[in-house]
Amino acid sequence: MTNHWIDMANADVVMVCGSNVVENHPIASRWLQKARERGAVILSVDPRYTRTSSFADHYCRLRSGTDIAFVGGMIRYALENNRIHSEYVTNYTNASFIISPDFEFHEGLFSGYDQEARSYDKSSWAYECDASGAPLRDETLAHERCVFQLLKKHFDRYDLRTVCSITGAPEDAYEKICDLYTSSGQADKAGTWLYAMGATQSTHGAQNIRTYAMLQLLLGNIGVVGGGVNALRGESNVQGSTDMALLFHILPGYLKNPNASDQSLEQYLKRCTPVSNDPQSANWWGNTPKYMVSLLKAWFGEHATPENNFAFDWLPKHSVNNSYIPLFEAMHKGDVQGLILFGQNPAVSGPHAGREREALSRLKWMIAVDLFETETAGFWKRPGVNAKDIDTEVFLLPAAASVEKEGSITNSGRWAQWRYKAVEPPGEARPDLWVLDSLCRAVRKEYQAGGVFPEPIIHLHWDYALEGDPHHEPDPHKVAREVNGYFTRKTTVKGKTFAKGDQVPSFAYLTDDGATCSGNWLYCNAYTGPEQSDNRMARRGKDDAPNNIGLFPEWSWCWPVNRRILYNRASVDLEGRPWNPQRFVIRWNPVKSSWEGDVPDGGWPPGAKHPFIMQPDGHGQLWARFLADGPLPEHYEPFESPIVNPMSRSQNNPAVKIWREKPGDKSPFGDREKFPIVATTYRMTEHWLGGALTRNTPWLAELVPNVFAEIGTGLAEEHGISNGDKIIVESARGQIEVYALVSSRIPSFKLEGRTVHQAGLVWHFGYQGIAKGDSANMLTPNVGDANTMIPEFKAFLCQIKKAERSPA
Ligand SMILES: Nc1nc2c(c(=O)[nH]1)N[C@H]1C(S)=C(S)[C@@H](COP(=O)(O)OP(=O)(O)OC[C@H]3O[C@@H](n4cnc5c(=O)[nH]c(N)nc54)[C@H](O)[C@@H]3O)O[C@H]1N2
Ligand SMILES: Nc1nc2c(c(=O)[nH]1)N[C@H]1C(S)=C(S)[C@@H](COP(=O)(O)OP(=O)(O)OC[C@H]3O[C@@H](n4cnc5c(=O)[nH]c(N)nc54)[C@H](O)[C@@H]3O)O[C@H]1N2
Ligand SMILES: [Mo]
Repeated sequence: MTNHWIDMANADVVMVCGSNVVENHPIASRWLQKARERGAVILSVDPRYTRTSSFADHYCRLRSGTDIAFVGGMIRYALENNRIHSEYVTNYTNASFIISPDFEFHEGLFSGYDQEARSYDKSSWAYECDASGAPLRDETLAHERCVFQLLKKHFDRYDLRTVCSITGAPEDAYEKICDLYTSSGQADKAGTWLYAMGATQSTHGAQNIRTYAMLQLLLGNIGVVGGGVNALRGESNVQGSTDMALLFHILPGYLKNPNASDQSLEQYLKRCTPVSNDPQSANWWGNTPKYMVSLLKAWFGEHATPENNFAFDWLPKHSVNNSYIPLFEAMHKGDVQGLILFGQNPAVSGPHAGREREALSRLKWMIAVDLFETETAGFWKRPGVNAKDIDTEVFLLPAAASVEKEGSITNSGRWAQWRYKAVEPPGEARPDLWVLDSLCRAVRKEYQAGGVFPEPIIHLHWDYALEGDPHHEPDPHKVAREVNGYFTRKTTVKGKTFAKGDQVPSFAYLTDDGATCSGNWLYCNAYTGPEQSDNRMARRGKDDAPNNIGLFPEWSWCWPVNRRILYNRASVDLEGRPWNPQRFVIRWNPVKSSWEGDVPDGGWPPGAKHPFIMQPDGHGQLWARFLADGPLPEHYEPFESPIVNPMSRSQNNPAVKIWREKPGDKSPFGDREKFPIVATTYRMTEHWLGGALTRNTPWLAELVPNVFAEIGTGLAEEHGISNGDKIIVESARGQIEVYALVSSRIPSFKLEGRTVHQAGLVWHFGYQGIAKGDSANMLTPNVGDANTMIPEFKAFLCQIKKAERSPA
């Protein structure tokens, strides 16, 4: 989230598009109720009429996978009806930047496309620069090659008729949504955009979010109270795990992963440290050397020295895509020997789960660290296989649950909150930290006896044991202190002298000479002293000072440096006056020559620096030069789609990687003749993801004991299906048997002159636990987004029929 949960209450217009917040984040939804009490309008855009839709003031349906068309049309509406916040757009976004004359766009393809490689050469998407390398700008926004004009031309194609014919949205409901949402473009009004998996789980997921962000920039809704682009994240600590680099392509704090071209630290830093010659650009990533060297010091301690490039050579240099889908494809091919899973249940939660279950069978060994024996831990005894045919050696290590251990979790609003152990874990269950610590120490012992390339393991700075504990129990406070970072020797930074071992007060004091360590620069400021009382994540102050807008700056701690609303320098004009003086995030006090309110995005006086400090050019990116699939979002159909793309001859996202492209391979996709129904998968309050936690809880298992598919009354009638009948749902990848929930909440669409039906599937079920049922992921495709590789769980094709035998 650019903003945070409580801030949703400050919005004038709330758009829930790509999420079902009332169902999946029910407690947080209280802030939407507060917004309504203040007079806010709440909008719900979803292929299904959900709990959020019934809570909202206005609902509009769209076909799954068509957000770019839907929101692209809203962008056109905002421009046509002059709803944009012009001063903000001109000063704070890259609207005025001029693009290379080589840029072109035809038939859904941007210039630089290589058909064979299914990827783009992005050089023609660059800014046009003067002789000194500074981008050329036209602040009148009139130049035909400025971002504003290119964007206008691009979205002019998304007129009402076209948008509604693609999305299936009724024209009147759509226009109402456009009118209400763009009313937040007035300087003192704010609109918040809430999204989650409805938007991301698509082959154009990153561009879906970009379309939302672009509209928010045009309306001046980023950085302000009650605004923002807000991902309602899922697992309680998914924000924290991303920050700590659970993803394959980043290091902690979103530092770039070294790749094979980085032969030295110097080369890596040259490639990854952006430069700007604009004195108004803060160019925050210019600090990369300080953050990277401090990270290496945290990992390798005294063994990271200037002489050995701070042990840079010990980091893996990765050049292949190791995201989820390729990893399972590699496993399926037999290229992976072993797998350790900490709290993950891919046999239920992975795309094309039948194939993933097969992939697990090709491992030599697998370790599952979990609270339960999940479908994954028990994959070798799943229905339809003979355990004797599977050679994988499987270990199940019992894990302590969240309330059985101490540590921090970071919520969607970036608030890191410390939690305490409430009860002892049962039996031999242990915290994940204990498992990791034991594993690392055991592996290190092996390497001490010899091995290939032992340095990265034996020289790890690994010292987390509780002082004086004979069982070597790891101490989460020690980990948290190292994540914050400390001084490795006596040193003076910015005129302040620190002793060896002092905690670094904030990332402004990190250095690139080895005098500081920090496991994650973004968390530097979270744990600022030696005592547990210096753990700022454990703070519980209830004061809403200084501006009573729900920032609660003394409750827990939030990255970066306790700044509650990101890009908040965009909430004021060039003189530091808030767009909304009644509810300001920050404002400049000319008498004191200082900022008031939230921690500003840099303390410079107003107008001194551009507000989007993480971008080398300092501006909000209406034009994105570095995404895999284009500088502007364009509508493409999902990989399995019921219609021919009316926008262009590019049916699907041209930059998406397709697995099994070898000639002769069976296509993993189904066609609309055989599979005419649009399927989508979703969650419900009563169950949790792969279901291990909830299907093993008797009360919840009783509330929703069986898997079901929601189908519309028209579709049910066509197939002679009644509510509660068992039906077979089939896709190109498999079939499952589920109960039919016949309802008018799931609409059909008129597309290409025909009726296209939808089926909504809950995906929480599997073959283990108290409540059992078929997994919806037996049907989903393993194709992912061009930038992130997140699977297209939300839009694929299926067929249904009544099951032969009816349930008892
Ligand atoms: N009780 C409960 N709460 C949960 C979870 C749970 O399993 N159970 N899971 C947690 C996790 S990990 C996550 S990530 C979050 C996810 O939270 P959400 O994203 O809210 O979850 P979903 O229900 O998967 O999808 C949201 C909505 O997107 C709609 N949708 C489908 N396709 C499209 C589309 O193309 N465009 C748009 N605009 N909408 C579409 C679906 O109909 C659905 O109503 O929830 C978290 N909260
Ligand atoms: N079709 C379809 N598939 C989807 C999605 C969708 O919308 N549609 N959503 C996707 C999303 S957003 C997500 S987040 C994934 C989730 O997919 P998974 O991560 O596979 O789902 P969970 O069921 O949360 O699995 C977590 C496991 O962790 C265990 N666990 C709980 N607490 C702890 C702990 O403290 N330590 C350890 N070691 N284990 C613990 C639980 O018992 C559970 O078995 O699924 C994805 N799959
Ligand atoms: Mo999630």
